[in-house]
Amino acid sequence: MKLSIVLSTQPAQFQAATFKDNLETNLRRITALGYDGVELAIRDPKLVDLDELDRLIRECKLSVPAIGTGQAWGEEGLSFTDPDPSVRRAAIERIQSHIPVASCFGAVIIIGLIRGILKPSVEQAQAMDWLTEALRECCAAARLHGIRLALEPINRYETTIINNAVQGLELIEHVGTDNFGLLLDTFHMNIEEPSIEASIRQCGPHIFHFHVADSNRWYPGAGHLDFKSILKTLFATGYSGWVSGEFLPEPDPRTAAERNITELRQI
Ligand code: LER
Ligand code: MN
Repeated sequence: MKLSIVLSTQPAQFQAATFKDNLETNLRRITALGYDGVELAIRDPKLVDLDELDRLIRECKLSVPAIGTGQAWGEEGLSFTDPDPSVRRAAIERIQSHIPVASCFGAVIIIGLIRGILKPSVEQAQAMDWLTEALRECCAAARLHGIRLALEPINRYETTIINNAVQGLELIEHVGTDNFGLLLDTFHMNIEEPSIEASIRQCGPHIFHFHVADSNRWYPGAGHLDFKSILKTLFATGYSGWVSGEFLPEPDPRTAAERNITELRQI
């Protein structure tokens, strides 16, 4: 099992990035804890010196399985479904600007909250059309570099657009390109899916990336999810990707990251 953990390359409001900022120190910590990779949450690739980042990642002998992009929404309000066309355009361009970073590391680009939240003046059907068009455009650009995009179903308390696996699979049908798939997150699944295992089986080969956090969004083992059963089901689908820790830095980042790896390695 290839294990990674989320690190935000800059300070961020998002609470479940276990590590934030202090790039070099945190990358060294992640390696020392025994992780094989780091999932980088990058608000804007312009803020990152890619050569320096690549050098550090190599020095730390880490892989980068995925790039998180949600802070462009969280900190700047960029969204694929905003009624303002200039905001939608900026969101599409922002995702496309992640392609060189993703290419450097062979990473999946995550589509999280940059899909947006339905604004009062926008009909759901209109939002889905904008979302589909934006994803087709981004996937076409990513395909030229062999890069895949993974949309994450996110629970109803965080967004009104794509909350569960069935909606994610419908969107895959509409977008209609094989470099578009899903990122499943056990925290969101615990809220939205009737059965986490059944939904994993249903998504099968469309699962491009996987986030783990327990029912309380602490590290696996701190809540009531059955990770033995969940991971057994995930790998039984033929999944050969990463299991990426995205949980609250509680009781502190180091302890959370350590307990996650201990729990998952024993499985
Ligand atoms: C991001 O991966 C995530 O899980 C969301 O909760 C972001 O708000
Ligand atoms: Mn997640």
